[in-house]
Parts: sequence; structure tokens; C-alpha cells
Amino acid sequence: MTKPFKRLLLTGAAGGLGKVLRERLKAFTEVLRLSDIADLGAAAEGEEIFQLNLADKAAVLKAVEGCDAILHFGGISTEYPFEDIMFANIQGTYNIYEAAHRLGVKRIVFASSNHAIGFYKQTEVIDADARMRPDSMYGLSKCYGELLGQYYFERAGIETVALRIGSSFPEPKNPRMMRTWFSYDDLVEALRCSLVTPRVGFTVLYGMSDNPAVFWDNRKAAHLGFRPKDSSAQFAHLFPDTGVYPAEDDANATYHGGGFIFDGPKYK
Ligand code: 15L
Repeated sequence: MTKPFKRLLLTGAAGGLGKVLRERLKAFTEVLRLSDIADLGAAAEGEEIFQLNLADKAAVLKAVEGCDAILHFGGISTEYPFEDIMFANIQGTYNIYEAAHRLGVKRIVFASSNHAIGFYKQTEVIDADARMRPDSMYGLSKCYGELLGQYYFERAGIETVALRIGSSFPEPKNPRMMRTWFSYDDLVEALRCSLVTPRVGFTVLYGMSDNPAVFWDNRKAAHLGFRPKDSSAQFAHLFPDTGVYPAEDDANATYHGGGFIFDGPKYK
């Protein structure tokens, strides 16, 4: 069966989700080019490896050259001091977009995060048009990455799906994640839809499975045709209802962004 892409670039391929995608994206592309600052081991058949720092513009340019599309999962994936976030996420994501612009790559899937809107209360359901309410320096960097996507679409016609990933783990780790859980299978399907839909412009898609209760509404991304197949309902037994109302200072029960709110910023 012919694959829809000749060469895809996956950044952050040594990360938690990167490792999952390294195996799963091969179904879509003849060659999967992998990049990370960390060691990626030897290239398997159909793989190319570029060990690089995303803040290194020349290295990013080389990694992007010859790719049909980019899945940008690289950078820091949780709260860190601003100086670290600045190089990896802000400079790094700019380098990806600028390289795509110079080399004519027309589609990027940006691994954004729910922490771009983490300060919404769990009593509110929001869609793609809700204003950003970052809960951390990490969340702020995801807002910047999304705005780069918006800008490079309007300025240069590069199309982006900003995937605001909820909690993509083998299973939910707390009651909040029953609402934000995003199975690996649904993640891969969301990426497939984001890559193959003919026109996406700049689209925000919330990355969540078909969970019994959710904080996000994906109707504004309906053109992607993404239909999650999994549900956190299968894990309901992990978090039995104790009948005890959550404490008011329980961030996991109060905000979309959960613990990031009360953890607060980190400094060097
Ligand atoms: C994220 O953006 C993080 O990368 C991940 O580690 C989780 O904390 C997730 O959000 C979440 O909100 O559950």
C-alpha cells in the first residue's frame, strides 16, 4: 500500500510521546526523520536520525530540508525556568517555522498543550475560540507556538493544526485525567487527520479521547474528521466516587490545567 508521505519529520522523538510515535508514524510515511537533543540510538529501516538542539537554527534547517510535513513534538514538555523554555520552546519553535518557510514545507502539526488554556475553571467548557489563559511559562510557550502557526499561515500559507494535548498516557493518573485523557491510538488518529485533511488553515484541535465528561468542545475542528474511538470510561474503577467533595485548594479538581496552577513558576 502506498504511504501518503515520502518523508515526515518528528521532533522530540526521544520524548514520552515521541517514542510512541516513532513506532506508529511509519504507517504514514516512507521515511520517518527523527530529531531530538537526546540520543535516539541507531536508525532502523525507514528512519533518519538528526540529533540536534532546536535552538540551533542551522541544524534545524538541515533537519527540515526535504520533508513533506513536520510533527513538532520537540522542546520542554512541562514547567521549567523561563530561560530553559525560551531556548527549547520559543526559539526552537520559531526555528522550525522559519525553516519550513524557507524550504517550502506547507504543513506543521504543533504539539500544543491544554496548559495554553489551563486557567479555565472545570465548570467551564470551552472551544477553539476561547481566549488563551496559560497557566505556566510552559503554557505561555505553547501560546507563542500557536501564534507562530497563526502568523505563518497568514503571512506565508503554512498550514498548522495546533493539537492542544490533554493527558496522553497509557491510563489516567488522577480524576482530572479522566476528563483530559487522550489514548495513544486516538493521538495517532488525530495526527493522521491533521496531516491528510486537504485544507486546515490554522486549526486548534483539543487532544482528548471520547471521555464521559470533558472540558473541551472540538466542533470548530469538525473539518478534520477526527473521531476518537477510546474512552476513559474503561478506567472508572481507578477513581471510585468516595462521596467526599474535593477540597477548595485541590487544583486537580478546580482548573483545566490541574496541578500546574498551584505548583507555580520555577526559577534558576
Ligand atoms: C502536558 O502538557 C504535559 O506535557 C504532560 O506531562 C501532562 O502534565 C499534561 O499536560 C496534563 O495536563 O495532564
